[in-house]
Amino acid sequence: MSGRIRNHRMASKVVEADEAARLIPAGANVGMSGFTGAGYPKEVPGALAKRLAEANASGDPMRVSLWTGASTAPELDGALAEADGIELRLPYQSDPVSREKINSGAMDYTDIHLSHVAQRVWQGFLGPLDVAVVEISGITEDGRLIPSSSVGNNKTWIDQADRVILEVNSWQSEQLEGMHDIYYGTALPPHRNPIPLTEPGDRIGVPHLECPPEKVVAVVETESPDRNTVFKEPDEVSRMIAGHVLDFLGSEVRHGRLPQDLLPLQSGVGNVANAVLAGLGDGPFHELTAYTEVIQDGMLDLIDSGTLRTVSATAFSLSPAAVERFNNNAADYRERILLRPQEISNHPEVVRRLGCLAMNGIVEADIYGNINSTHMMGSRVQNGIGGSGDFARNAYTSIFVTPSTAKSGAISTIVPMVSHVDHTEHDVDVLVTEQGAADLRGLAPRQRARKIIEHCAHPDFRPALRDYYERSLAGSHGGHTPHLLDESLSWHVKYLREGTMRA
Ligand code: 0RQ
Repeated sequence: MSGRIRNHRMASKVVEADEAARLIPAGANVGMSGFTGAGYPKEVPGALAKRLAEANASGDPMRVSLWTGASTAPELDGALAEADGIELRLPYQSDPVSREKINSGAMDYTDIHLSHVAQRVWQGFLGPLDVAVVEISGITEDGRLIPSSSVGNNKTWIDQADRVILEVNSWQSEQLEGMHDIYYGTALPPHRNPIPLTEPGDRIGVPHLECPPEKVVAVVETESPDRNTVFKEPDEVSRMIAGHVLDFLGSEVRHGRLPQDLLPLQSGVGNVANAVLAGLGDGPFHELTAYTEVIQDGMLDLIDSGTLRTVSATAFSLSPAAVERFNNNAADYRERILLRPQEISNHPEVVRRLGCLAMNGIVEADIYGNINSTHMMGSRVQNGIGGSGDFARNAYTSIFVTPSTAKSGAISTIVPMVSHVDHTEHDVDVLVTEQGAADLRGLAPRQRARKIIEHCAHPDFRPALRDYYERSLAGSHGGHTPHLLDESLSWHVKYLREGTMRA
């Protein structure tokens, strides 16, 4: 019996990944662990992908629907998508092969707010969950499950699935035990109670996942590492964006709208969000807290430097170098880091109560402050909305960050009208590019437009945006949010035809 499986009954269920994968029936809804490249099963998905590929090649097609916490890794999303084995995928994903399949129409994708996934399953809207495949870092003597580097939807998968397959990963640090806080107090209306969490570091649950042993149909052992993408080193543009965010936060403190140690930070995924965190490390703030969903490299740096005192999240999203640093010192980090189920890490009630400062990256914004976080040129999905909506709508202040141009300057990320809407103008407080910050709080649409164009748009695109806006004032059907509808998406059309939005 491996040292990680301390329970005899569970140890007797150890099988090879191929055997476990055979327990997943064709057409099943499968809930797998995994959130931003952390804590996903490493062995069963590959074995399942092989089985699906063989079935598909033999003319007897087989597919499953894949539900996760958020994005996983090439061994999971990539392998199953490559085998044409996914019927429907939910929620957030960022895998290049899946992205191609989704955008070619070969795979369906349901992009759900991350805090909503668990309750959608409890409500039964998504159909039955047939099988859960969940990575854990160990099993205690009495059969409780020690979670690994992400919690995500694992509690819900284990509760709701008919059958559970566990992957025990001995690569994960043993010192993860005690870092998790699994809250079992959630219920459906009309039986809901307040979530008793008033500080990011509050522990309101238990450190282990609970699973009736009779549900566990297989246990697979692995020692494969989490595989995360390496972030780009913050470039000049990202550093300028970070500088504007820091100036904004500093000004809020000076005006008495934020305390000296700010309010709990939430930071999204991506290179720009990571760079903003790096910028915070150089700033004047100390003893900060974070109530967020992912702990990326930048956040670990802030913990190391003492800038961050407590971080609550649902997963790690660390580069290999940062993972090594974490695994070597996991016991020390346990004092400052808590991992929770994503329905709690992203819960609107808690985000609103704590007053999070939400910072998320975007694809584009329009002159009125509507945000597109997900779709390139209105129709090609990039990743997904993830938790950005959970936080933005309920935050104390929602901040969205982006470089003012993309694709070597051919694209303006500030456009007359967004080609897809994820966050409406009502949920967007501050927009920041390397050009500056537009504080939109309390402004009417026409005031917002002037501010966004002058503070955020790239100087090369400002004259054309001003021109569009001025002509809209004169020619729009209504004057509240002026638009020229036959022109509002012409910037995107031009890019698709000519490869540039430039005149
Ligand atoms: O593509 O590398 O091929 O050139 O989009 O852009 O600038 O590297 O930005 O890594 O910060 O990601 C919105 C995708 C930004 C991310 C997004 C192209 C650009 C590049 C990436 P190339 P950058 P980042 C909590 C929060 C939604 C989910 C979320 C995201 C690529 O932040 O997925 O917020 N957010 N979750 O060239 C065409 C434009 C473009 C564009 C950028 N306007 N048009 N292409 N690109 N702008 C975390 C979770 O929920 C898990």
